Amino acid sequence: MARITSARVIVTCPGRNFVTLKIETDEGVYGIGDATLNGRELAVASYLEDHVIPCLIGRDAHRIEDIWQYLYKGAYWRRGPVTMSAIAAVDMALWDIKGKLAGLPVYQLLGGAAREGCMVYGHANGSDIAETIERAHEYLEQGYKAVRLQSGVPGLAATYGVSGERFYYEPAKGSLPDETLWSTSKYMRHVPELFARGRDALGWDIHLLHDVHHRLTPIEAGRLGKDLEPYRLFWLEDATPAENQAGFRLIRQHTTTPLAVGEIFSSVWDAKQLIEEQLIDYIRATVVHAGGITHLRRIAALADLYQVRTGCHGATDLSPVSMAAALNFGLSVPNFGIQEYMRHTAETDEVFPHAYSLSNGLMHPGDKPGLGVDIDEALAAKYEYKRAYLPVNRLEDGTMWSW
Ligand code: CS2
Ligand code: MG
Repeated sequence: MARITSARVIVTCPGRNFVTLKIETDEGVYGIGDATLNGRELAVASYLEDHVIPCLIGRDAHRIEDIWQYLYKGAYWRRGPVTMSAIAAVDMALWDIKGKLAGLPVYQLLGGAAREGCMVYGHANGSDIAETIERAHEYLEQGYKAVRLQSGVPGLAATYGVSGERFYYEPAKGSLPDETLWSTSKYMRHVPELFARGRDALGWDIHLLHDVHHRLTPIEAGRLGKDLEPYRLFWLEDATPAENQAGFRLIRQHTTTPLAVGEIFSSVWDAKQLIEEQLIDYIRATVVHAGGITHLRRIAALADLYQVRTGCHGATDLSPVSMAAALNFGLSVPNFGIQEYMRHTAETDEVFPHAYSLSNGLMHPGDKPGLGVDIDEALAAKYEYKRAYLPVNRLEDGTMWSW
């Protein structure tokens, strides 16, 4: 028995906000979990502090599944990003504790390594195609095997995924949401040229990915997928909003470009039809927003039945705690596809010392017991929370659209 004696939420902002749960036990061992929900961080912090932590004290930290079911079924109000991010943080922390007490890295508890390392993709972005391709070359030089291309769209002042910084991308800024304008027609004309020139410049030995970021209708997504077929993308991500899972049938009818979706999913129910009808090729659900390692394993197991592979979200707003948990999961899961790695800034990495490493385009969680990550609370305390919102997006006529 490893009795939970206390738990606390640590909110820190080393360049961007992160929410971390720390659970302590009477074995003198603690575990940590990521609870960061970009733009809604304090909602999860409160859910944990006001509603979850009181129910954890005195429980056996070893009983990961029972605690997961208790927090999921016991809330009555099931699912959703706030609830499932809070449950995820508890879950990650409990796996961390179990690994530390067993003296093993968590991937060993999940069945051991199923591969040498997790292939990751980086984010090449630029104000135009030439700059994007220049950034992509830098990833190739660092040994990446996969890179996402996102570039500015002629005629649009801003668009998703273009940060202006070389390796970092942080969309959550300002104390109120920035407003951006969108034009599907300008975008649809531009993207095929991005990949035609991308393939010319980068060749065929690198996987190329693209994130549409929920902005097309299904038929538009089918058109874009078809236009991109000559460039053999590894995946086209979030081609259309996925609340209507059946909408992906229309995309599938028009294109063989592989589809990825799910970074905003919070449970297997969000993906069940997409997976069972093989409407997607990669599931992007993540350890922090989809209920932790325990639930992500269930999603991956369902996906495996239908030859759908994992492609977990890994943007900078998922803390190094999530990255460590995702790599332990990714190293052991049979149907691993790829792991997003947007890398964190040096100040973030200092707050969250970790064992994971990148070499030649593959990442490994390291072999420290537990998740292989920690939080420097004294340093974390120096970075005050600063409210920040993700942007909102409108069509050029002012209609609200997906960002
Ligand atoms: C993006 C994210 O990484 C991705 O695929 O969709 O950058 C996303 O915009 C952010 O994580 C939102 O917080
Ligand atoms: Mg995305």
